[in-house]
Amino acid sequence: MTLNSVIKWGCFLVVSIPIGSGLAGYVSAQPGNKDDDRIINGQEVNISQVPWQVAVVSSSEPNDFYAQSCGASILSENWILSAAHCFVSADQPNTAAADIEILAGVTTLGEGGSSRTAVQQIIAHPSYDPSTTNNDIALLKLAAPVGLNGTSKKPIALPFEQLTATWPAANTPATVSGWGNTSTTESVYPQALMAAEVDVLTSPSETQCGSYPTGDYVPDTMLCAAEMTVGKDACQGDSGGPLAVEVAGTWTLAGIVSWGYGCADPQYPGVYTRVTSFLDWIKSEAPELDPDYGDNEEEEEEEEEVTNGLPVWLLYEATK
Ligand code: 4AZ
Repeated sequence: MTLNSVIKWGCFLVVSIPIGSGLAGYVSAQPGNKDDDRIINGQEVNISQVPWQVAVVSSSEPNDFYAQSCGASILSENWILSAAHCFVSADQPNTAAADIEILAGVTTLGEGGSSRTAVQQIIAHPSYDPSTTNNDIALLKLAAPVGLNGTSKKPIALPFEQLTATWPAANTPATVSGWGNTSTTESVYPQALMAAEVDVLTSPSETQCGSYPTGDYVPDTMLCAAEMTVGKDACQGDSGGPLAVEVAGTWTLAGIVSWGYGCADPQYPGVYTRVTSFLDWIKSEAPELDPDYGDNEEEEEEEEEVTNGLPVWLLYEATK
């Protein structure tokens, strides 16, 4: 057992049971797997390489390694985006804002010395369905600013500039990161942050994701991504974390780790929440994230004050 490859005992929060877990395909040993493989077949990264990544931790557990339950992404100093299934389940009370905290700017969990940010409100999508994992998205409003620093704590862009009907296209490379399970067969949670390069497999119009039964994969709200050659994938504990795509130099949030049958099973790719489908909801809950926020439309459209058919300023100039 190495420092960054420790078995994590238990998990405090609503533990996500991805639909289909326990079905065929869950335990699928990848032939080339080595003991030191990361995420699933990813690599250790420094938080400065994915500075939008944060950990969702339990307020009641002081050790960050044991406290970590999910990933999430920084959208702004006050807003974090994660998965609804991290906080809502069919058979347990919803997680309260006071039960969780955010850990930003950290690469290695459990080293001590980190500082946490409290959460004021958990806003799970009202249409999140625990039985299908559809609409698996939640905003976390922070109780205090996360303290952006330009290196290890930086927001990721939302895809406001992208065409939702075509972006991201099939074969777009993407990076998934997190502190989730590194083994397809047992529970081996890393202390160090891991990342893997995967490919978006389905354009928004593609209805089939791997061998998932029709209906389980919902193309309007979900995105399918995987790396089939060596079998790179997100896994349990990565949930809520980012699937990031670089668009002309800007890292953009394409997906949120949501579910899958097992991990790195070539038949069953990772399924992510399709972020482009939730931009209006995000804007309605967190208006300051809207790129147009602050534009005073009223002011722009305001007619000049007119007296006797002449603008007031002209009258003033003329009578000076
Ligand atoms: C989970 O349990 C989970 N392989 C997340 C992602 C994937 C599988 C399971 C994708 O939260």
